Amino acid sequence: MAKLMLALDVLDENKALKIIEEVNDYIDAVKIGYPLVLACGLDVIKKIKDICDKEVIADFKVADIPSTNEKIAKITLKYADGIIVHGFVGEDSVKAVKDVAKNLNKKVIMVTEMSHPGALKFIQPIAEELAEMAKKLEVDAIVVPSTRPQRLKRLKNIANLPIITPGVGAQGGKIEDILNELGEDDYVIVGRAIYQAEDPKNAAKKFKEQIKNI
Ligand code: NUP
Repeated sequence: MAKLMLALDVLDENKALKIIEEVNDYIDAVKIGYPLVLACGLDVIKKIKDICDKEVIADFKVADIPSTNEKIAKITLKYADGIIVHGFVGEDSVKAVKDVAKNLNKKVIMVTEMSHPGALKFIQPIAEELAEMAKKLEVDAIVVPSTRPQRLKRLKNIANLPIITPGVGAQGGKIEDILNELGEDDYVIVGRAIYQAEDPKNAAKKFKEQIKNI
């Protein structure tokens, strides 16, 4: 069975922690990003973990020169269990993060193709090369779009790595369209369709049940 990762892009700490409490039974991991961390600070990761004791991934899409990437990774991975990086900045930039993560026994997840329409112009044309690079660098997982199931399949086949896939729910992706491609090491990311639902607990339960039907 694949896993469910909650994208917790709310801007208020109390709201974030309340949602975690509500959906805790149905999620396997939490992804936080700039919205929550810029609003509340990195400490929020510790508070989330105190409530749910689940893996927290920092979606910072790190994309700088190696020495700056290294600094970002060192601070982030004091708190988070993994960090998302961009690959288009080059192997050396990703490697800098990988070295930090390896020392701390944490995960590095690399973006290949993004899920939004704008990704078609610049990212999609290089996504297959990025998937090859992810394989070569032996990152822990890649980000692939559930808004484009055929691309998800193609990139997963090239990288032969676990995937984490955003786009289900608010961006129009459907779990049933990607179910065949998902394995037990893969994560489906759902954000707004859970945290903006009238009943986040029930929404998370429904996604979890759909994933279970693999
Ligand atoms: O290609 C990507 N698309 C995407 O939506 C890469 C991402 N990391 N994300 C993130 O996944 C996005 O920033 C958000 O945190 C989450 C999707 O949230 P939602 O569309 O389910 O609300």
